[in-house]
Amino acid sequence: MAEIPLPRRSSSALIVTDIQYDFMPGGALAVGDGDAILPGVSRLMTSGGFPFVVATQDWHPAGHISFASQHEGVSPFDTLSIHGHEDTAWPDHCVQGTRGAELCADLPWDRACAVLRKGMDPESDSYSTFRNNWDRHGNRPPTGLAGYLRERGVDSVVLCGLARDVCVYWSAMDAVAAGFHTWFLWDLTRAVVPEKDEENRRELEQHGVTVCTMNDLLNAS
Ligand code: VGL
Ligand code: ZN
Repeated sequence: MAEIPLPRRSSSALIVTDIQYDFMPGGALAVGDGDAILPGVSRLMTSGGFPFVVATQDWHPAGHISFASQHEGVSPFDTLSIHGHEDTAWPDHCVQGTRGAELCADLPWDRACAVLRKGMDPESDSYSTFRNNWDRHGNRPPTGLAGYLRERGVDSVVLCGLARDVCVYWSAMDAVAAGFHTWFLWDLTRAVVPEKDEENRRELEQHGVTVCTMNDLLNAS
């Protein structure tokens, strides 16, 4: 197997994306097998050796623009255009203050130094933890996470969570663009549309993301 260069732990952050009840089995936007990643994510949070663990939380106001229910004649998972960009219409999910928006109690959240909430702008979505999706002015405003990490001396990020093809995917692309060495823990993610796994993986690698497994990480440390 090809040697995978691994992140220097002392300057790395583990980013745990959107581990919330609505993305778990039975949730409003359940990601197939989403709960299968919990033991591994928990292990990395507690004993992965990361000086920084950042959690993200999808946190939409009721009536959010990404909800199919807000668009006449649009069903969940249909494609639609939002501010001129093709996007997916989602079932209502992760509405602020609801049980579905809570972080799953199974994980050791006391290990997180920050919880970054995203998707709060009623008029635009935020898949990536680094930047919002396009707004009505054609901008993708940063969330501030890149600066937060840089000020703490972080140069590498390791990503896991949900969903592999949406929020983790966009976070990885933006992490590379922001200049971070970026690792994508494939086995600690699950996809909304697994049929696109190979295509997405290729795109990530083409953009400079290192795709690896939890064991690649643990075996090397
Ligand atoms: C997500 C769809 C809509 C995610 C969030 O966390 O991947 N996917 N909102
Ligand atoms: Zn969302």
